[in-house]
Amino acid sequence: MNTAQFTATSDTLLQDAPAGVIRNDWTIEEISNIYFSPLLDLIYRAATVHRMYHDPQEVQVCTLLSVKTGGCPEDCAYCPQAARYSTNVNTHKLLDVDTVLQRAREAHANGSTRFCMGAAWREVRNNRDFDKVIEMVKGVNELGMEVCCTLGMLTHEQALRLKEAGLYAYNHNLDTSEGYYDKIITTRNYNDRLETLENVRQAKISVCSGGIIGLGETHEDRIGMLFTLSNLPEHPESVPVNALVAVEGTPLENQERVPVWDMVRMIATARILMPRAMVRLSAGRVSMSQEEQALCFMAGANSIFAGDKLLTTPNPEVDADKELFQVLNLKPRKAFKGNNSDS
Ligand code: SAM
Ligand code: DTB
Ligand code: SF4
Repeated sequence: MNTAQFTATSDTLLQDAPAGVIRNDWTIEEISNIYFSPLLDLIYRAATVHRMYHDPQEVQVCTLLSVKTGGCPEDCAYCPQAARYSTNVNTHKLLDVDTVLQRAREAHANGSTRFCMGAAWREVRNNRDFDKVIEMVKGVNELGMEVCCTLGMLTHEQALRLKEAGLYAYNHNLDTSEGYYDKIITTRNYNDRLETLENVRQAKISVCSGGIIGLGETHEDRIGMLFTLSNLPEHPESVPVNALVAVEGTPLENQERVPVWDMVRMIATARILMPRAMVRLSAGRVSMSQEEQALCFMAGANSIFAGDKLLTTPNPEVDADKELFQVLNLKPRKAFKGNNSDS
């Protein structure tokens, strides 16, 4: 991966370049020109692309549930669920199918159309726990929700089994650039991540892949991650942009909160590079004001996680989000409206 030095071109306006073209051959230089363009020009351009492919009033509301929490063998430096760090997470083994389906029903009743189940696993194993997850996927699908999982690495066969059970999307983040990856995670490599994404794609499951900012990476690393995502043979259907939630006990506990401007630049650049994708304003909303979140929506974000908890960390209260939607005249997007050919 080329994460060579480059100069900020913040005096270059984007107006003249064609907008909204679906491309898989972006160069680092093009991406950095977009990322570093004058902020208001960048937002304007992203908002224009957003309107070419999406209804700007519509925001997808997703719910997350940690179905297996903590005790993970991996060493992701940001993650409170890694067994090797001493954090305050309440660990539990895989939840019962009925408990999960009850939570999915509640989320549905609250207007959520996508239900995402997360497990603190390095990879899926072909055991009883996987059989239980398959039952969860079937059950949530039958509720009429888009069902999503994030379970770590997957083989081709496991992806096919999930697809058969009705899995709609699979989340597997690249998290950062290839160059910065081993500063954050040493127990697996970038290629492992890309292979799982390929297995998901081949099984015709919708791909959800993005990353985190605020890990101590440079702007070049962020651009490098967007370079990899936007040059995949097909763009992910969803791109989550997370701001690090610095959790006590993790190696990144003292990282400073990322400036909102960085979130806006990241979201806007992702929107311009991958016009059809749902760009998800993911972790970090709990410390953002309504105005800051509005800027992110303006810059092309059109999906959020709702519910007062992400996997283990806090998220805005349901009532606060209801108010946000009212103030900004946003409406929740219906399920199965995507461009996934199987939807
Ligand atoms: N174990 C699986 C994996 O790593 O793919 C699935 C669960 S993992 C918790 C899902 C994603 O959550 C990670 O890839 C990372 O992007 C995000 N995440 C975890 N901890 C975070 C934190 N403290 N702040 C922001 N995002 C975080
Ligand atoms: C994603 O990109 N963000 C979500 C979801 N995909 C699985 C997870 C955020 C987790 C934040 C830390 C926590 O709550 O444990
Ligand atoms: Fe485990 Fe996923 Fe957390 Fe990494 S991000 S420690 S793989 S749960």
